[in-house]
Amino acid sequence: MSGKVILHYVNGRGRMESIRWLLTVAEVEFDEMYLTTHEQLQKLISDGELMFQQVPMVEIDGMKLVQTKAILKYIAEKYNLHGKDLKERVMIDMYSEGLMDLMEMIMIAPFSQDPKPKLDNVQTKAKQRYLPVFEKALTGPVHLVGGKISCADVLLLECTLMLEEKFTGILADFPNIKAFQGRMIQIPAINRFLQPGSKRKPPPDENYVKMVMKVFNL
Ligand code: GSH
Repeated sequence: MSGKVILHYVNGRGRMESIRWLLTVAEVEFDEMYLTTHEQLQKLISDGELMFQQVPMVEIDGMKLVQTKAILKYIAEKYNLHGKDLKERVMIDMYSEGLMDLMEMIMIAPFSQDPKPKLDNVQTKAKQRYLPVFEKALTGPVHLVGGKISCADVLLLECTLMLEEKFTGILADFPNIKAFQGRMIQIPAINRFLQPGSKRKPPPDENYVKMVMKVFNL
């Protein structure tokens, strides 16, 4: 790898958090450049660093990558977390896209004027639409696809931890997912990431919401 991986985003979860998770599981060291003002974002844009004038942006292997899903796929491919063939990859991508849809609903809720109905909807959809898929997939297998850890497993762990933060006990009816979580958090890199002081970001609070509004001029 040429040079250190550098993440450009705000100091919070948002769309970058899944990238932090995947790099962590791949055991790739990374540094972070936090945007704290709108001017810093403008500077990246005027310097031509952001293809679509948006972050996340990740400096890796001499490239400046944007688009969260493309970045995740690059890391997953590079570190052997994206299946062994086309059929495994499409399964990993389907699971991953579903999880990202669900996490995006959680991610945007704090920016709503009235988050409560949004979160109620997330909880219902999580229980009725998303979690049953993963509960079924994990009936027997230890991992979602191909008998080994993939990007989809990492996103599932991230997503279920996010859900539990918001909705205590939400996994009570999903024993296979709960057991999966228990196994995943034993992985040393994940275990370290879950300890205080790691690069994992805390759940968004009022200050985070204000900072995001300022940086992105919302
Ligand atoms: N499809 C892009 C991705 O998944 O990376 C969306 C990126 C995106 O919406 N980024 C936000 C942003 O840069 C911050 S989370 N907003 C500024 C803008 O769109 O002008």
